Amino acid sequence: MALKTIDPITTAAWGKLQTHFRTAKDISIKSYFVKDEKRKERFSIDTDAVKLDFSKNRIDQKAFDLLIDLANEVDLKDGIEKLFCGDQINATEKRAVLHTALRVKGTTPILVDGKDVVPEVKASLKKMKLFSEKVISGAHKGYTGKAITDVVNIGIGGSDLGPRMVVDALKFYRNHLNVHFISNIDGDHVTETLKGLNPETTLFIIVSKTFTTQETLTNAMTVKGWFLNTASEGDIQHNFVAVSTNLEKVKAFGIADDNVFTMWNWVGGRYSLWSAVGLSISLALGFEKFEELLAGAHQIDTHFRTSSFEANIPVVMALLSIWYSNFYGAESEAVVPYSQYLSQLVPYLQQLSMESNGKSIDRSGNEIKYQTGAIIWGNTGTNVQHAFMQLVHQGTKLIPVDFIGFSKSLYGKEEHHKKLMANFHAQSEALAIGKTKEEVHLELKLALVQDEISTLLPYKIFNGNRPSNSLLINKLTPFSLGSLLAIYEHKTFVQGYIWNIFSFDQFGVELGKEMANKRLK
Ligand code: G6Q
Repeated sequence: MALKTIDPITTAAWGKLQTHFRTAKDISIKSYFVKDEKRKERFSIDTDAVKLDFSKNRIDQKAFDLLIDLANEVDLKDGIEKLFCGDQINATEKRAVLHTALRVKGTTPILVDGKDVVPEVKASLKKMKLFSEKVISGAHKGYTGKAITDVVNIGIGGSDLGPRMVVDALKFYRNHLNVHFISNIDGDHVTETLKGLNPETTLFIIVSKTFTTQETLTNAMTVKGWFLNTASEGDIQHNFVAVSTNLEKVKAFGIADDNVFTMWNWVGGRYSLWSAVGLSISLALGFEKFEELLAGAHQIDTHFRTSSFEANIPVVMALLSIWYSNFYGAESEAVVPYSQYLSQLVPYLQQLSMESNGKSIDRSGNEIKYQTGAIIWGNTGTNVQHAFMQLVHQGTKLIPVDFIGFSKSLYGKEEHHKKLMANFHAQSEALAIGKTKEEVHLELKLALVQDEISTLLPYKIFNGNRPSNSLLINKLTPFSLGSLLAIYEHKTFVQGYIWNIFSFDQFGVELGKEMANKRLK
């Protein structure tokens, strides 16, 4: 069944939120903490892998309760069940949306058009496992009988960003295989990547759900040409595999059926890293670690499906985002992970969130009169503190931030980690609390003469009251990363559901492609 089509701004909760916003909008986060010693505990949610502290937001209990009412009034519960049960909620493309089935435990059937998809998922995982083991152990040889040393993932968008980010984020856990990514239709980048590679010992994975994508096919043809400089057509079977739904086109490219890993049209590209699209992850880390990634995501699936909305991390994060977008008028959200391993997280989240929720027609086909799809941006801490955080602290725009931190480092460099985490905590505190005129005055009095004080004073004030979430994770592992990513996937779903849009199509990327093709004719 389709998702319900309730216009959120017609709900009673929306009206009450508007009224409440008018009286509460300028109340400071600082004063909330003064009034309520238990605020931090009250506004925190713990799952096994991730703890969300959302106490440093511009919300009081009433705003929070009304946001929960909004979720209830649009019947979010019904939407969540339809997501998990394989209903055709991607109505514009007539598809189910079942990335959650890719990481399901057990064999309870999940039906798409009356057919259980779980056995196919398990079979595909088994194929990935066997292939990964063979490549990692050296049993699978390149065309001249040498073991594989390098893997190149050729794909773009959803067939690139997720695997690229995970392979980079989890490089602490990787084996001897070097994994490279080619996505852009930029011949210079393709040439640079191939420069250091030996065709005999390189495995190419062509990842394209449709196998029609201009960038991927052009790059794949260039790579094939380079390969055939030294090898023959018959050698392709040793050094090329594909991940696709389009078997015919894969075959025409020269890849044998046995070397094709399946995808399904009920998995959207940007939600597909959990499928064979993640083959590069399973090769880089070993299949067991890939399974741990799936298990972490599955744990959040269960949390999301079964927890009450008040204690549900993706639901609460989505509601806060709606509060800032639709009531405060915030247009963007920053994501700042305090780990260099997560330097590719933001590009991945940008696609996940902006391609899903950058829509302006609602589920009834009407033009939308309220804000949807926040602009996602960010980079890693502490680097950003020496760059864009000035604007977040003292600029004219309200930018909610998600800070992501890890209690433990991976190599145990304690001195570094203590400093890294001190900055992680300090940033959210500084944004929330700020520094008053009186505090600045006192500080300057000790250091400067009177007339310098009055000149400098206004520039040194921090108004504070700038909201942020803190996501605290014990340690970066495949499991905890899987959990973190699933949180953002479900946050995106909840936002799109409440905004009454279709989050799983992406027609907005088509026009530019069409025009580029016309120019090439
Ligand atoms: C993601 C989008 C898009 C897609 C790419 C690649 O959700 O659908 O980013 O992943 O356009 O498509 P192919 O896998 O079909 O090459």
